[in-house]
Amino acid sequence: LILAVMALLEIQICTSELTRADFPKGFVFGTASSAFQFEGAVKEDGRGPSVWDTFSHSFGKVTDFSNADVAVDQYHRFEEDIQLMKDLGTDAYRFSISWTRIFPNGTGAINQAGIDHYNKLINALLAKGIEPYVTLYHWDLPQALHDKYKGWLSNEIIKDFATYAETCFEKFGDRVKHWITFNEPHTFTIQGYDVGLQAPGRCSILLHLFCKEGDSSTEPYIVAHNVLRTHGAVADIYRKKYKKTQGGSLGIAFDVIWYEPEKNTKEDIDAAQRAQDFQLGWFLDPLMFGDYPRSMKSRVGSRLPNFTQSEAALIKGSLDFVGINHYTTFYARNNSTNIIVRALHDVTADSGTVTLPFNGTKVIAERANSIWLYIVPQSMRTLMNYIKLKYGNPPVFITENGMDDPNSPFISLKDALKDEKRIRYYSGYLSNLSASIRDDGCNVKGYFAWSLLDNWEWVAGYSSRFGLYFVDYKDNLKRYPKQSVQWFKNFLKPTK
Ligand code: PSG
Repeated sequence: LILAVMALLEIQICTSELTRADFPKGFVFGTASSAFQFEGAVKEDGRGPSVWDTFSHSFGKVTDFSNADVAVDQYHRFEEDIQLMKDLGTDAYRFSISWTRIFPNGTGAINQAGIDHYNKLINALLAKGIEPYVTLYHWDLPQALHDKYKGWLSNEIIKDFATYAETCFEKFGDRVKHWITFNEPHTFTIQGYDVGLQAPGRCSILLHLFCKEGDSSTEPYIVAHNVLRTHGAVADIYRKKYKKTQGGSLGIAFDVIWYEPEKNTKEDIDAAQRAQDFQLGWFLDPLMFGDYPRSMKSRVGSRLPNFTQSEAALIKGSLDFVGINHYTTFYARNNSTNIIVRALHDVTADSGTVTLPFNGTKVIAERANSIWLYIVPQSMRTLMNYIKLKYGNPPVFITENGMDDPNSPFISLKDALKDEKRIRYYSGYLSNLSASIRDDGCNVKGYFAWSLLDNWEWVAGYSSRFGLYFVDYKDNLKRYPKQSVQWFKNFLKPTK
């Protein structure tokens, strides 16, 4: 009898616990990272400076006064880190190539040492059966190109980026089959050129209080426009010269906050849609439909650049898959006052929305460490259905999803490894992702957790820990599995 009860219990546990068997056959699971947040070795083997080197070394930009000169030293420790991926049981690794390791000045002669490094990394991954998913641009614009022609503000960048991208296809495309041209164009456009909180730190909001240079009412639209034109040009090159022989595919990783209408009124429902138009639609509408969302065109007017017919033709249909970085959910409401518009003169003002993680005094959900990261797992399912419906069910990869804990000097290593909250986060978001595929027919192909290791979290520096593995910044950057590693191992273990 006892045995029978135990067997029953076991069945129950097995069926209630989420595993990779709840996802389609061939669904890809991996972890994600980026060059500047992981590599360190910023001056090694001929690497040139990026705008993030400059920005992080400017006093007062990074909240813990750190920089990423060493980061988590993946440049030297990639073999050890690949073993961690293997232990986890992942199928793939998403990392980014640092443009200035390949072209230290952004253009000109190829730096062979940079090519050699990524060849070693890619080969080491493949030797362990882990598929590389490569981001070409995770925000580390060559400083030389910013100095020369203001980077993304100039259309000169199209040819320089295309040369860099083509070099990567040529050198690595025999082994890399998934390319992400851009990570979060919306984030780097807004943070870098509207609010100025990230590199290159340009803005005009609040009468230039925070930034010496910039124009928040025009520059974000120019930057986004040039990013889209660049993607179109690169996709054209890939399809004409590489796709047939290499057989790979191209995508972009979009940052998407899900927006819930604050109240169930027409104003707020429309505002939530507008907020989404000014976030995902800004980029994905031109890529899928050939033009910016109608709400943007009417509100931004002549400050929104136009695509020529031939540009629109190159951009439309140029994605093979849609990458989605999804972490959090905010409320959206209609902005019925003029104060924001007058003080900001920026993209938020144009959108006529207020997006916040609370309404009045009530927060939307439990929070992680980052002030923007509220845990609303069911939005994963809602968002997948939104993309299915609005964009015709394209292939989607979740290119990032995860949560952070604070880097607290007061808790012991042992306690820092007990990350039950992260386990709850992942099981919640993954259950909803599974349901969106199985029950709703959403066309999702893979999932990448952010992140493999704790790492340098941009303006939060080392104060935010997103890793499945803990990095001991006080003891030679040693890596330790958090409890979520054990959870992922169980989740990922092969099923018969
Ligand atoms: C992602 C999502 C939001 C803000 C910033 C990011 N959001 O929903 O408000 S940045 C993104 C990035 C990666 C970061 C990671 C965690 O691609 O480099 O480390 O997410 O912030």
